[in-house]
Amino acid sequence: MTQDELKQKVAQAALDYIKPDLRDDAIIGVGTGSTANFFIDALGKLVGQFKGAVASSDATAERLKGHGIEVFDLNDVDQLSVYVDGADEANAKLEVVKGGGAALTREKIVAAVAETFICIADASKAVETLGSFPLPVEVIPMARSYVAREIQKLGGQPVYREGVVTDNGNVILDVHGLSITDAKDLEKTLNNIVGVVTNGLFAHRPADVLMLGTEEGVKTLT
Ligand code: ABF
Repeated sequence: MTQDELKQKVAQAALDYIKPDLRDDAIIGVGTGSTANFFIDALGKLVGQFKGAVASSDATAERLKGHGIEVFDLNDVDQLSVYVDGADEANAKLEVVKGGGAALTREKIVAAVAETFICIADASKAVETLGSFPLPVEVIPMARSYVAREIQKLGGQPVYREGVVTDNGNVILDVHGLSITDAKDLEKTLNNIVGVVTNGLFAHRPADVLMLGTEEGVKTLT
């Protein structure tokens, strides 16, 4: 199976997982990236069976609307029962690294609100130790050099993602060279650097369900 076929399978599995909970008033949190896009395309076939979605990025909002799915502002939504999104890396504790698509801040906000975060990925994203994928950090533009220096003190090598501006008007530093053994601690430490908006570690609020597309079928971890 190609990587895209694995992503499509896992996206369909996530939809099957949440289908029993879809109701007329259900609003679903939807993530960003190629795996999330497969989920959106599958969700598009169920228009009319749920109320709408909250999007974690402008690109996702556009894709949802293209399927006729109503997109709600998170501030107008009291409750999100489920959020479905991809990841760049995931470990056995269901801690994940996100932000390769530069949407990490809105993704973290939607994850914080959702009762259940279902993370979907092809099996190549499963790792023993997080950190091989450079950790994205969203930064206020004027703080970029300062934050980079502070991250170097922590042992990481930050690389400015040139030409990328987030949906929030900020920039991204991708931190190389980390072997993340205590994800919760690093998530907090990075958040405490002045000028950091968000970092891509989802450890304090990990996934609740991790669905991995493998050659042998979809593996679900909780
Ligand atoms: C989002 O999309 C991100 O948090 C993550 O960076 C990326 C994963 O992309 P893909 O599904 O294309 O591998 O979920």
